[in-house]
Amino acid sequence: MGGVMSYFRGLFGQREMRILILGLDGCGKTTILYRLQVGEIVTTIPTIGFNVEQVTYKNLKFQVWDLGGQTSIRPYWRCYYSNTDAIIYVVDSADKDRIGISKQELVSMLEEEELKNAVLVVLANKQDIPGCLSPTDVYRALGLDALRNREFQIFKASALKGEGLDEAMEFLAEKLKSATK
Ligand SMILES: Nc1nc2c(ncn2[C@@H]2O[C@H](COP(=O)(O)OP(=O)(O)OP(=O)(O)O)[C@@H](O)[C@H]2O)c(=O)[nH]1
Ligand SMILES: [Mg+2]
Repeated sequence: MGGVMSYFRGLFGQREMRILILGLDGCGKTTILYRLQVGEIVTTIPTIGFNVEQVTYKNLKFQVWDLGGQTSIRPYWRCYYSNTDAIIYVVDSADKDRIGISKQELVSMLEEEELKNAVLVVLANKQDIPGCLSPTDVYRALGLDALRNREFQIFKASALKGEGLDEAMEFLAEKLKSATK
């Protein structure tokens, strides 16, 4: 059956890859989702629940889930973990006070068995805000130097200016293409 499936996949293109966008409330997840999908800035309201959209990048189809990041809804993130190919973890680089909380959420998410093989992209978002943490600061504050056994990359980004998202999608497309061959 697997052989037949991969034959058809080869004929009709690859399966849609599943990506979750996670991060604390207000870090820019919904803004990023619609930047990726329609290439524009949309006006957002805090997400209660989720948004899901299909995003095509270089002929690859992604099913992208943007989950609400408020404290009370973070426990529900795990309901979406199964079959996830990649995580885009978004950090508000200007939210210095909560970078420690963001680290805790990232660390506990990465401990989940279901996400063992998920590729990780960290977006140090809101780089357009003067005085924000640099990508190197974010890297250190999240403890990414201690990360083992994980394909990951950090990118500096500004969803507002549309910067850094292409680079992140390019990285994911490359990683996921080779993972599904
Ligand atoms: N300056 C700046 N503001 C941004 C950027 N990205 C998002 N924002 C703003 O940050 C605010 C929150 O963005 P959302 O995309 O709604 O945040 P979210 O992560 O989806 O938040 P929840 O749904 O509550 O989890 C909005 O006012 C956005 O316009 C950015 O790169 N720079
Ligand atoms: Mg949102």
